[in-house]
Amino acid sequence: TPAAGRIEFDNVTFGFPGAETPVINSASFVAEPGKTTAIIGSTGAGKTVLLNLMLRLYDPQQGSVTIDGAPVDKLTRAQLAESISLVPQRPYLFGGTIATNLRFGRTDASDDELWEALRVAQGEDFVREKELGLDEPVSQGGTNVSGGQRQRLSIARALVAKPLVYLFDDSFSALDVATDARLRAALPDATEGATTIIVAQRVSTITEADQILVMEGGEIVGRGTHDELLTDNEVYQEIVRS
Ligand code: DCP
Ligand code: MG
Repeated sequence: TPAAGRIEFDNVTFGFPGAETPVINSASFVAEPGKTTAIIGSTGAGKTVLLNLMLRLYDPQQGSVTIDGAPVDKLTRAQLAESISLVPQRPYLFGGTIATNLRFGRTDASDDELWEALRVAQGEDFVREKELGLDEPVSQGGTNVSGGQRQRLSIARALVAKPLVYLFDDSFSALDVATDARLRAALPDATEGATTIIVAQRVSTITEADQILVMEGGEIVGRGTHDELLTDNEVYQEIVRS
């Protein structure tokens, strides 16, 4: 079968060297192509570490992470980067221009593709306002760009790369609710067919997800749709109330 971007965690346990308790404890789930998997849970629950395990920033002590059946530890980080685009919790911009930053994952992208990605990422307006548009200089670390703009450029960069798998680590919580809603309305078309994994803080960001994983203390303590979890998961109910 052709590469599709199906991610499977099978009984994955990971702890940082020297730490007594694991940060991820016996995690099993499947994230399917064409579907959105959301991850929610309190700070320190292990959401970022879970995403980083897919990119092999760390390797688990137990269990396996596979993409389309292939163990990720048989792939190099460069190979993984071709299949998976991560929008990190703290996005990073390189010294260059807006265009060079957006083309980081795919250097042959046309200007039209960059504008389309910016439109979806809700970054089109602020780039159009720049005197040089796509050629506007960006300083190393993106210090001449606001935090929200950096976030949107980082989302647009992932869209330009057209990966099999998108990982959004808390990419929408810094956006105001209306912008978050517009972005999520545009996202399904832009990411069609891909595996989308969204770490979120706001429940409103993920109510439409095909599958929601609830994390607490490194464990997946609930899974289901929004309606299912509202009915039967106390941790999720608590998150909704807070
Ligand atoms: N941790 C660690 N060393 C690191 C990164 C994390 O010891 N280099 C610990 C801190 C937490 C746990 O791992 O106890 C999980 O960290 P995560 O970053 O995965 O937590 P979240 O992403 O869920 O939290 P947040 O919502 O604050 O981003
Ligand atoms: Mg995190």
